[in-house]
Amino acid sequence: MKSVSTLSLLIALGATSALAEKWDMPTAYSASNYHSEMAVAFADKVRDYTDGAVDITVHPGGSLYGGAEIKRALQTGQVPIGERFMSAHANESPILGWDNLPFVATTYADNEALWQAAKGPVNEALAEQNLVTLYSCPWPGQGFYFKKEVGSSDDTQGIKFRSYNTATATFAEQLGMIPVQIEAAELSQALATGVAEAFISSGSTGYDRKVWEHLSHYYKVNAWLPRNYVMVNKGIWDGLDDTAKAGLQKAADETGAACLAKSEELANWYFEQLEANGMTVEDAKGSFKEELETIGAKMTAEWLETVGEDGQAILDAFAAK
Ligand code: PCA
Repeated sequence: MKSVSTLSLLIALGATSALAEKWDMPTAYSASNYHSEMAVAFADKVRDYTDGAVDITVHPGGSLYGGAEIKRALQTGQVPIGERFMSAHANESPILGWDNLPFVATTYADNEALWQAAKGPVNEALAEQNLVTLYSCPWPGQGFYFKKEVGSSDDTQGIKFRSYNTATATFAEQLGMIPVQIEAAELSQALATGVAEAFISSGSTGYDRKVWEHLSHYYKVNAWLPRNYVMVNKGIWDGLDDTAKAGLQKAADETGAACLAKSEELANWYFEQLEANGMTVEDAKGSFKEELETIGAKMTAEWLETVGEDGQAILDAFAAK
């Protein structure tokens, strides 16, 4: 006979509130960003679908753990659940850079198809690190922010460039820039103090950080659509009963789909806001675009070499879709 956990017994007895699991959920981005709003919507759904047995409180903006600490806090069980920008950890686990391959998947549909191809091996790698992915959600396409017009790498030499992972640091170096890794939560300050004077990101983060206060040009390269992942500590996940797991998964499936749609819906709106605040927003042009494509192809080849068979299998499965 299947054993009935104390928790489900108490749920059956209507005693859930006394026994609700209280989960703190650190996330790294502004409370008003759609990723954070979706995390709150997810928490509401989880309360609903688990009849209050799992009660999640979202702590956005790096207020509980800074972005760079969230993965470790989750792996070690300091917090049961959290959200992290995963390609930031591709230096430890190169497969996590699947969503950072320049110009491989530049539309939402392609990004989703690439995720479907990558999901299996990526989730396996994360399980080995004591993590279970509940949902993931893309940022809009990535482009470059500068404080001047840029037509080629002649214009980017020596610029201090805020990167968010090793791939973006490599990109910067190839363009003669000097990378410095900074979390989005610290970006406004880095631009204000001159620690950074350019960066790569979506219109979303430029909008959240009001970067028009410091920078003037955005080049819509649309190089890739990187993802955030909402994850649970695997030990804690394994300890949940089936009802709680099913409730969390249903909430996650719905939120993941809603978040992807929201990202797509907002992508151009962010550009409009940058323009409304005085920035020039345009496609990367001429030789700059060509240089980016050449660097991008090199980066994808290097990723394939580092990841090996699993990487090739992901790209093959993506190509077959
Ligand atoms: N915003 C995040 C990650 C990707 C994005 O669009 C950032 O810049 O940190």
